[in-house]
Amino acid sequence: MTMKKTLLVFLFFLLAAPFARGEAGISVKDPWVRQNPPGTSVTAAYMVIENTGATADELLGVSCGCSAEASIHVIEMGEDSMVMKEVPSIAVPPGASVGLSPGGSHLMLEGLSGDIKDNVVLELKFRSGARISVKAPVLSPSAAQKRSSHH
Ligand SMILES: [Cu+2]
Repeated sequence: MTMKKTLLVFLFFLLAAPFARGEAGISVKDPWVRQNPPGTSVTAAYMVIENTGATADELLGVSCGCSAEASIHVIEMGEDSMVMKEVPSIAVPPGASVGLSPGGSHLMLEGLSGDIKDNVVLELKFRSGARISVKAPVLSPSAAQKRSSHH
């Protein structure tokens, strides 16, 4: 890394720092995680990401202490069925709410360390520098269905 690049990166973090204290307009609502079927190690998390700020932001990554891997997935039309695809980010335009919900974009949790229950904590990382930690309840299939049918 050149000196100039190092300086730029440093400046970026300097500028991004205020947002890390929660001054960005990003908030997360209604997070939940689907309970993994017994013996499986994969599940998905859903939520609504709201940007009440005046600048565009972007979800860049997610992590969970509950799983070895966590990634951002979208659903796309494949050859003859809908398929999941990993994407590097999800845009959250100013004034917009982006919903991650069953049948659509979601956060994929792979390599679960056992069956999840009660709550899991998800760490979301945004381009603005905002880091948001959310406690997401783990919902059983029937509870999840009830939840989804509300929308
Ligand atoms: Cu997925």
